[in-house]
Amino acid sequence: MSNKGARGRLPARFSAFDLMRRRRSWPQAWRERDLKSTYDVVLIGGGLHGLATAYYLATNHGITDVAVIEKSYIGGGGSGRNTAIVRSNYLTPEGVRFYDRSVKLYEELAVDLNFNVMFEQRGHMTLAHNDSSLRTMRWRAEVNKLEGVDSSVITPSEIKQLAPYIDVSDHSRYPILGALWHPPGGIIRHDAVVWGYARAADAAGAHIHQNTEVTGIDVEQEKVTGVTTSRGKISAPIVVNCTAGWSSLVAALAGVKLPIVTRPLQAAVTEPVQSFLDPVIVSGSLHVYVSQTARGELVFGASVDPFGSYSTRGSLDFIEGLAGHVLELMPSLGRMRVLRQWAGLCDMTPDYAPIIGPTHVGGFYVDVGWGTYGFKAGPAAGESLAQMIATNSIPELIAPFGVERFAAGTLMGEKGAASVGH
Ligand code: PYC
Repeated sequence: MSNKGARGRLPARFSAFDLMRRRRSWPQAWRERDLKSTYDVVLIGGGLHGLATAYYLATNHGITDVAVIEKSYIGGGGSGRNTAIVRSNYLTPEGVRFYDRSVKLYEELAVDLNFNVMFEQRGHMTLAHNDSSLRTMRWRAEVNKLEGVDSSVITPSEIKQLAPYIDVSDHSRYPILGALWHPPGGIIRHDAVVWGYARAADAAGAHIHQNTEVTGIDVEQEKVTGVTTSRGKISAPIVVNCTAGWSSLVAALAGVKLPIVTRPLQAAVTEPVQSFLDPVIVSGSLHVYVSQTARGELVFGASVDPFGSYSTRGSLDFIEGLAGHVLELMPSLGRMRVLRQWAGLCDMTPDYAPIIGPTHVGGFYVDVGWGTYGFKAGPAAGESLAQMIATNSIPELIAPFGVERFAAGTLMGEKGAASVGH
């Protein structure tokens, strides 16, 4: 039997050797470029935020003389260490508007980037186990509705219909009283998002420099003049700190002090099983969230660890606690095996909202403090930063997130919507 495909050009099956041979002729999705000594814009951090900013600078504003500087490989930091949840059911109107813009951009992203980012809007459900969390869910639902975002409080029997494996009986240890139901929420393939933005930013002219560490930020007379990297100096009138995990240390290189503490957030993934869980399930009181990937694995996460650290290793204590809480929600998962666990680094601000905008150093901007919500924010943050750089003015969408709010005492108060209890 012939192994020619229907169109006669491609073999119908590929062997591993065949794929390796072909790989040599595949064009690189993003290229290795020489490090120039000058760029119009330097973005520090080759994660989702840096790459999205490079993409929107080029496509929305025609600014292409841009370098994305990444100390490791692209997407190897927070962008590769999250649980890929997308939602906009926040508590403050400013937060809801901002994250809703991100959801809208995510909805169009596969077409925009011509890259399958596997966004699955399967719904996002936050369970309430006591009166005070039910009250917060009602509050969030009302704010969401006022902002045009689809959210409502549902009953235990509605929960059971949407997620039959959840124990909604009244004899469980933490009985479920209701939930905030947010149909546009869901999960996305985080690597694909990073790769899609990187490929598109590269094609539009941005230079992506991996394995290049920023070791200094050059400032003269309170104005940024460039950066020093492990591969040489770059002069640039605009430098943006788009890092996660090390954002306060990077900002300190420019003499900018940020109110951020860095804490690990641990997560784990199980063996794959047949699909049984459609929505993303979150329990703030039990400090756990769970979703099932298209491959069938369950992805679990917790709240941030109660100590500052730069470690990205998982711990036994975490996995024991997590497993116990997952079983309280879904007792039938008792025989599933955990395959691996990891931690991501979360830069926490006092009000659980990010810091985006200018600093007291002219030309030095920050897009940091993304706590446990950075991945879902990437597209809207990149779009807004690009607009800010191109127009030299602060877009309305990010105006509430400036660093000056800490001195002014106008904090955001987003803690009640930060995924799980902190
Ligand atoms: O804010 O949805 C969230 C989230 C999920 C995991 C960590 N944070």
